Amino acid sequence: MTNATMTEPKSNRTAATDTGAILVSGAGGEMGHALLAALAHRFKGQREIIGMDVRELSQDRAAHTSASYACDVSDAAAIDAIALKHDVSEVWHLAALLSTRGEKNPELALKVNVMGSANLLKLAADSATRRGSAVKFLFPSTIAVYGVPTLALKRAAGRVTEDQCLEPITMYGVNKRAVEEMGRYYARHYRLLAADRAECTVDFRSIRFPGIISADTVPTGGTSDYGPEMLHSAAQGKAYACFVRPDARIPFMTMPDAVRSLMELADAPREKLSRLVYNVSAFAPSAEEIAAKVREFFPTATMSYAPTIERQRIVDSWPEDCDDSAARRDWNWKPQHDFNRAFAEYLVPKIRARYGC
Ligand code: AKB
Repeated sequence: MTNATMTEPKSNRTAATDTGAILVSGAGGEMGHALLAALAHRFKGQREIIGMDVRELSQDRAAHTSASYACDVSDAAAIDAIALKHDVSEVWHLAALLSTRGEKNPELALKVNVMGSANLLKLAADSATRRGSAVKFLFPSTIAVYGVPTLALKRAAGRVTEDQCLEPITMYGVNKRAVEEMGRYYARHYRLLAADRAECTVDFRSIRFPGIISADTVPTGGTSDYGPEMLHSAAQGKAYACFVRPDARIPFMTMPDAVRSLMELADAPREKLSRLVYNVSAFAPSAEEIAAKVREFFPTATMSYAPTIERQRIVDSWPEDCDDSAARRDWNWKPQHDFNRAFAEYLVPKIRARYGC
């Protein structure tokens, strides 16, 4: 049920800039942690920032918001109640069950990932109608929407474009792909036949993220988790058994780059965007290359391999890397961290400070 905590007064609004409320679902999750801080840094005091999560937000996260709600995104009535209280002009929909967790409970994944997204897209569409202007909808999609049938084809495919290999093998990948299409529907077709109201629609913008590595948080329920787990375990002096083979290769990026990419896509002028959904890429190491990099900084780390059939199969179905030339061309996307800089300049210094090692 909803549990609102107003911690700050409503912002001042001016006609010149968008001062509508920013709604962030999944605000208690890994990306929510970094994104709330970035949004607060930029907008606090000027726009309402509304945090939403299935669990009540911790105090430090709630401090970045002007209101927070403990609310299940698949509960349409609860979402409607929140919509009525705020003049929402942007939705950042992060809430989702990730790939490994989704395979353990596919029906729950479908409910949260698809019905939850449907509820928030409808909220955005209703809010756009009320405001008489488009509502931005930022949606983190994933490399899990891709499905490469064999390892030989994965190697042959190399860097996949947004339109290749779209046959996901996980419920999570299927769900994210479905929401990309639902976003396209709301952006391009929803009720447009009835009236000339093209400017009052959902301005859907999505990025297909690779595995994300943060120095501040450790993910749960994903299949790219072996990357961050190796590093965080080594820093804490814990032995780690990697659940994929040494040669498993998928793309990764740092959390600061991931958050910056979403913010840059949100800021890009609509007319520059030739697509609704973009790949972004930064580096694409194999598991053993990650292990070697971790050992460069933590030479006594104990790492071994104990691949599980289920998770290996998922990683094998994801591409080795993604072609992000559309993002680079349309909104000047460029990662700040390549593989070496990610570890040397961001991950290792912050993790050493965090664990005192
Ligand atoms: C997962 O492993 O499920 C996610 C993803 C790649 O989208 N991190």
